[in-house]
Amino acid sequence: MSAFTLPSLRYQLNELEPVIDALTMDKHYNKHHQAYIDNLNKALNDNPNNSSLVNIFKNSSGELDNPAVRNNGGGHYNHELYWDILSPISIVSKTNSTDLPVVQKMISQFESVDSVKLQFETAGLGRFGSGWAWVCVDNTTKDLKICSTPNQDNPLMNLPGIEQGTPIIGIDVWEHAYYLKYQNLRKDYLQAVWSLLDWNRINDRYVAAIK
Ligand code: MN3
Repeated sequence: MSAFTLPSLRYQLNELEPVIDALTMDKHYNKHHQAYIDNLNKALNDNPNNSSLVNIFKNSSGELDNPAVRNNGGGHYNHELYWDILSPISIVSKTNSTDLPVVQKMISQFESVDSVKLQFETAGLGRFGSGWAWVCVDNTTKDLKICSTPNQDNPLMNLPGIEQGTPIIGIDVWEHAYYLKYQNLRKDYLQAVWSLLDWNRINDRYVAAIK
C-alpha cells in the first residue's frame, strides 16, 4: 500500500477565524492529523495489505482488530472528512443551500435543518470524553441518522456498539479541536462550527451515499 499523506486544505489555516482560531488549526492539522497519518503508515507497514481504509473499516475481522490501525485509520479518515466539509464563512455565506437534495431530505425527515442541528449538538454534547458527532446516511433505508462515536471510531466501522452508516457530516469533539478558544464550552464550539459547514460538499457526499 502506498503511504497515506496529509491532504491539502482548500483554505488557509487562519481562514476559519473567528470560529476556529489559526493556532488550533495549526496544531490540529499539522500535528494531530499528521501524527495519525504517520502512525497509520507505520501500523500498515508492519502488516502490509492492499485494502482501502473504507474496506478496512467494513471488514470487522481484519486489520481493524489492530488498535493502531483502528485509532489512526479512523483518525486520518475522520479528519480528512472534517477539513473537507468546512469552509470559510466568507464562502459559506454565498451558498444558497435550500435547493440542495440533502437539505430537502433534512426538512422532509426532521422538519427543519435547525432540528438536525439541535439533535447533532445533543449527540456531540452527550459523547463523554473524546469522540465525534455524525450525520450519516443509513446504508439500507437511505434515511439520515444522527449519532456519535468514541475516540477515532466512525460509523463505517463494522464494530459492536457503532451505529452503522455513511458519514456526510462529522465534527471532532476532542478537546484539541476547541479548547484553546472555547475552553470547556463544547456546546459553544458545536454551535459555532455549524456555521462553517460547506453544504455543497455535504450534498455531494449525500448524493453519493444514496446511490
Ligand atoms: Mn482531532
